[in-house]
Amino acid sequence: MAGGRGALIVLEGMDRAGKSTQSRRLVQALQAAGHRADLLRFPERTTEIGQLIGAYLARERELEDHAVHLLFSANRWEHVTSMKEKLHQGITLVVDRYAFSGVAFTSAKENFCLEWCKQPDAGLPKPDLILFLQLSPEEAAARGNFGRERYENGPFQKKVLQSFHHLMNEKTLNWKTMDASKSIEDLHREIKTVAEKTMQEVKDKPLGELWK
Ligand code: ADP
Ligand code: 2DT
Ligand code: MG
Repeated sequence: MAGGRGALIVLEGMDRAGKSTQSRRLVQALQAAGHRADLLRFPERTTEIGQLIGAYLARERELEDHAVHLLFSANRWEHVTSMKEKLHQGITLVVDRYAFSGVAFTSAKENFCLEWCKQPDAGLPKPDLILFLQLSPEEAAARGNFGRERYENGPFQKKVLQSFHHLMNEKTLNWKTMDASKSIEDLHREIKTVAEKTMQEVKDKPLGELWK
C-alpha cells in the first residue's frame, strides 16, 4: 500500500458540543494540507434505513427500541465496504458520531445493558482515534435551545453522558477528551494536531475490529 492506509477518526460528544462543526472543519483543513480525507456522519439519513431513522428521530414514526437500535447499527454496516475501500486507498475518514453514540443512547433507555447494545456493532472498523468533545450542560445550553428531535431533553442527555463515561473507560480504545468550551478555531487547531499525529502513526498498521 503506497503511502499507507487512511485513519478512522471519530468525533463523539453531547448535543451542541461542536461535533458537526469540528468534523467539517477538520476535513477541510486536512484536504487543504494535501491529505486525502472524507467526512461521514451517523446516522447517514440518505439511505433507505437512514430515512427510517430520520423519521423516527423527527417523531414522524414510532419504532420499537430494540428495532431502532439495530437499524442504527445496520446504517453503519451498510457503509462498511465503502469505508474499508477508502481507508485502504489512503483516505482518512472523519466520522461525526459512530457506534459509541449508538450504545450511549440506547443504553440510556430503561432495561438495556451496555453489553447487549454493543453486540450489533462488534466487528465494525475500529476507530484509530475517538475524540470526545466535552462540554457542560450549562455551556451547551448557552449555544441554543434543544431542537425538537427525539432524545433532545436534559434528563435523557444526562443518562447518555453516564453511558459515554462507561464506554470511555475501555482502555483498548484510543479515546481523547477535548475541551469543547474553547473557541471553534482553538479547538480545531488541537484536533488537527492530534488527527495528523494519528494519521502518521497508523498508516502502516492494520485496521482493527471494534469490540472483538
Ligand atoms: P453538535 O454537532 O455537537 O451537536 P454543532 O457543531 O452543530 O454541534 O454546534 C452546535 C452549535 O454551537 C452551532 O450553532 C455552532 O455554530 C455552535 N458552536 C460549535 N462549536 C462552538 C464553539 N467552540 N464555541 C461556540 N459555539 C460553537
Ligand atoms: P445528530 O443530528 O446529532 O447526529 O442526531 N443516535 C445516533 C442514536 O440513538 N444511535 C446511533 O447509533 C447514532 C449514530 C443521537 C442524531 C441522534 O441520533 C442518536 C442523536
Ligand atoms: Mg451535529
